[in-house]
Amino acid sequence: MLPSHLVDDVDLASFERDGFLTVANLADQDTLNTLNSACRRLLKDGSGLEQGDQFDLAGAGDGKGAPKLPQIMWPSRYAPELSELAYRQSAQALAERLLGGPVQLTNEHMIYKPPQHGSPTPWHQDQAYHSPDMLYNNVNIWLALADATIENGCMQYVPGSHKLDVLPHHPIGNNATSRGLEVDNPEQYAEQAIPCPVPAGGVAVHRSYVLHYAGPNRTSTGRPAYILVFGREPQKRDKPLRFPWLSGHHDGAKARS
Ligand SMILES: O=C(O)CCC(=O)C(=O)O
Repeated sequence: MLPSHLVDDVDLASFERDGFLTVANLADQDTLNTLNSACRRLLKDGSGLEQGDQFDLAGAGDGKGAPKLPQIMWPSRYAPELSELAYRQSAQALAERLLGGPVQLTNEHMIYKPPQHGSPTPWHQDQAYHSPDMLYNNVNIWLALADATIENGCMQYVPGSHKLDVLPHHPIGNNATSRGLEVDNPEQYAEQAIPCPVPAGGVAVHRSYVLHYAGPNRTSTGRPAYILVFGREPQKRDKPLRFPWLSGHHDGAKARS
């Protein structure tokens, strides 16, 4: 059950208007300890590298050099203790409150911005990774495993951008081997950005059509995050879109299924 004081009607209205929201204290210290130690272990052990579940989201996909934006898809495959966390129910309850009905978990991942050289996560919409045939009603619950600040790369959003449809994207750096996507002409969005710092244990939540970005990590400590995505049943579009950036894009859909 989600304590009702965490998201009141004013929050719901601002989520509808802006497409994002921050909520403090969704995870307690024990949960953060479990998630942080799993994140450190999976990165150190290279868990999921062989299976393609761990990769450098910002890198060229050639596996050379220290990763600048390591991502682990479905980390609970490699750290089963994550599936037992009561936090999952809190995050699901929050998603149900925000989307107004039952939701399914559709994705789980961890993203780590290493100290000093953690890359920016370029401007994008999560729906650019998904099927152009469907309309989605998804919400990302991005949990700060350490204080997330402007300096270490907290989430930033363009308010109201969830009302746009999916904009043209390209692989990061226009490199077809990159697993990450960037919206075309991103400069125009930076000036509208609202940075959303959150203390450890708090979440930044966004609708998956919202344009978002996270800056580089210029600090001396890492910026770990744990992301759960929940959705209601997607609907078939009357008129499918075309996502040319997914054809030939290295496993694009898998990068953020
Ligand atoms: O953690 C990050 O740097 C980016 C996360 C993100 O893009 C997302 O959760 O959709």
